[in-house]
Amino acid sequence: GPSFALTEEQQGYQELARKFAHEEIAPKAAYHDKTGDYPTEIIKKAWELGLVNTHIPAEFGGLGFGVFESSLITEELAWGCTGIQTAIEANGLAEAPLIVSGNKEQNKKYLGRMTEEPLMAAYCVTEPGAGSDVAGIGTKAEKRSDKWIINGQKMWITNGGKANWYFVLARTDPTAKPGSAFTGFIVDANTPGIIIGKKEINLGQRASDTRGITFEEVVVPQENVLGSPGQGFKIAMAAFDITRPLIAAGAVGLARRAMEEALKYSLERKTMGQKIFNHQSIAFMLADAAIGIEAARNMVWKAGWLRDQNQKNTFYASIAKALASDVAVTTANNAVQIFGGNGFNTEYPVEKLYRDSKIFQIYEGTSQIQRLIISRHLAENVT
Ligand code: CO8
Ligand code: FAD
Repeated sequence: GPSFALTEEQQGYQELARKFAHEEIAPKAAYHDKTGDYPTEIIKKAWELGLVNTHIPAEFGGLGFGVFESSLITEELAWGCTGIQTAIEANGLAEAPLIVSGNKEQNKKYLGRMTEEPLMAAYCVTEPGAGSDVAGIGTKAEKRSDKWIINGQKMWITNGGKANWYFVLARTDPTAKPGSAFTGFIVDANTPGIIIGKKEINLGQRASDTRGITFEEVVVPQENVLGSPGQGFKIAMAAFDITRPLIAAGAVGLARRAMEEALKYSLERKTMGQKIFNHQSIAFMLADAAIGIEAARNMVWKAGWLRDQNQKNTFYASIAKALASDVAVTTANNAVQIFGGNGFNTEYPVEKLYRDSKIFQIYEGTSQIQRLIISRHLAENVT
């Protein structure tokens, strides 16, 4: 049955990731935020320690961690910087469709290479005209003899300019319903016809590389079709069952960092002859942060644990993602408040946390989309 006790191995990885976040990520987070330089060296070191691509199965050279174990690592890396953690996590997202549907040859080739060198990968679903409405994407793939030809435009692709290969979702049947109209492809990034856009300048998580990508007559061999033609939408969705709990774990890590920074500050800063912590309105913001973080982490663990037991977890993954994102935004906002004027200034750590937090309510399904999934589940399960 469920247990909140971590095994020695789980504790070991959690501590390794925590140490790495303290020593290697946090000290360089402000630099990468300011410059937008991609954190290649940090990712390389994390990869060497086994903190990247954690869920690649052992038979393809990986550690074969479940979502639960991966969430322990993600929370710690996110504590250091969610821009850097997002770059790392985007590998996990690109790999998830292969983990749910790749055949042995595909996984050996594309997951295997991720364990041999510190490569990046990307998940290409969103387009300029369709994000929440995945069924509305316009990228098309057409079969010509034994090859597929992809044409279309993707947008907001994390690791877009750094990836060695992409997961690409394209429409392959113009009239079928979503569940059978799309196909998922593995596309080598050096295939002719792939045009990579400029690095987008975003509100936060500026270490991460986000770009538009255009596909013009991109030729993909039949052997790079994931599952069978028509299964792509479901494969893309099934990947989120793995990754939404991990996005939520990232949000928990950010919230924890914001709470810790604000707590420290509140025990040092004095007003009206008191540490500001002694003003109850400040202490209660910190108490609310702890309530949110503990509750959100428990939802992450539950959603991850269910997936690791091969149980349907979509409802819980969405609850974890929606809750943790809201906790991250509220906690970072309150941390800025607790720092007062200093909170608004780049010499202090919390303005970055505030900027970084917002994306959690947008990517991997907005907070509205999570609530759509949760409410549909309720309606479908009326007794
Ligand atoms: N598993 C398997 N199958 C599924 C799942 C699932 N979880 N969910 C739905 N399906 C199936 C359905 O059963 C249905 O099958 P059938 O046709 O046989 O009945 C079919 O798929 C269609 O499902 P729906 O009817 O529910 O389809 P809708 O068109 O109504 O759309 C959603 C559903 C939920 C609105 C969907 O479009 C959605 O999830 N939208 C949000 C998109 C999203 O999350 N995008 C994220 C892009 S990636 C990203 O942002 C990366 C961020 C940065 C990465 C770095 C990491 C930190
Ligand atoms: P829209 O879908 O246009 O939504 C606009 C607003 O309407 C939102 O508030 C939304 O919640 C609301 N809305 C839409 N539909 C409904 C509905 N049915 N009910 C209620 N409200 C609704 N995508 C990838 O494929 N790969 C990536 O690696 C990736 N990385 C990203 C990184 C960043 C930094 C960003 C900003 C985005 C990234 N995305 C990625 C895309 C991201 O997943 C989408 O931006 C997101 O899903 C929302 O889609 P949209 O931007 O088209 O907004």
